[in-house]
Amino acid sequence: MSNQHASQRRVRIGVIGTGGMGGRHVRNLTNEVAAAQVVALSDVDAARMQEVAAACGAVHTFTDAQALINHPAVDAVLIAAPDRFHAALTRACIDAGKPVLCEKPLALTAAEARAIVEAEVAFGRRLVQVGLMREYDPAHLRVKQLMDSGALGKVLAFRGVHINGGALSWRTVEDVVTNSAVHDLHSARWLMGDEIVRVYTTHVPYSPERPDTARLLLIQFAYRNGAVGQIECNMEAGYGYEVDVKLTGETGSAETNSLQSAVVRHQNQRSQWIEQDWLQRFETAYVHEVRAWVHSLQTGVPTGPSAWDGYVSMLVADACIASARTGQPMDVEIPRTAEMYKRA
Ligand code: ISE
Repeated sequence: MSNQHASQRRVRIGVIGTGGMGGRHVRNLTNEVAAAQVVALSDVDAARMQEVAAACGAVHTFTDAQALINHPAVDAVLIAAPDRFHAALTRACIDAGKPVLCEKPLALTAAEARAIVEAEVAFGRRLVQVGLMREYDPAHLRVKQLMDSGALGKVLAFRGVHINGGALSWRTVEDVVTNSAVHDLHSARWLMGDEIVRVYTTHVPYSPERPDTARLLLIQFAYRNGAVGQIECNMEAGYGYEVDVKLTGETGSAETNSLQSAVVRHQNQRSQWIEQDWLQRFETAYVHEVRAWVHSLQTGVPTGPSAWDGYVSMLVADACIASARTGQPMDVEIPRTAEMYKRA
């Protein structure tokens, strides 16, 4: 196919998992990304999948994800299946030589994520992007720009606050770290441009009888270059959803303000609407994420969080879990970044 034709043809995408997150990705790819076409879906819930297929016009539907990955009409795969399937499905995409956007976490353990990095390195070029979508949130990007401009001077501290609205009760420490805090751990690395080398995790369980659960989790950490950080992950705030970061430097600080809504003054009250969940709070980021991914597929220039980022965030996540279990601080051994993952 000539380059001209290649650039004109829409990228044909197969989406695995058509629940809340998968459904949103399908909608965004269909309505917001002219260069993409969702041609195939896979889900064990056939009724839900058919509903989504009817809405987006996907012509191939499978209850077996491997069949979608292998299908010749699928150029690239988006994985939005439950977390425990991410590693094996991503690996299957690499084996099939197909680019993949995998929702976070890339895997449930660092060892699983490492195997993906090794498979991709053996393949010889980047195929994997990980859905650590805060890199596409305009508020986070403004903080990143300030950080990179040098305006903050030497940065001394990172602070992340991650408030979940509730109805997620009784999540275990492992689940909170790998499913929720993994976003914050990635932000802490990406925004600071530095690696976390030591962590200490404490948590408040839902009840004393279930010490393995975390209603609120606090991670304190140290960076390689001497800065410090803290992440507070509240799993059941009971009022709405918020994510914010703050960087404190020697000559200034920068922080996001998660609330986009208007400030209302009415009847002696000042109020502001708070988003309900991540689909609302990161609505724009999710659109920008799939747009950037499809653009990278067209240009052949990989972008966004890589398998390496997915792997290193899991190395830190493993240490956070070990720290919560033992009550001790844990060191994180960060390996040297493989050449193909170095960011410009
Ligand atoms: C969910 O899976 C997400 O990815 C959200 O961004 C996060 O805020 C939430 O805690 C997770 O459960």
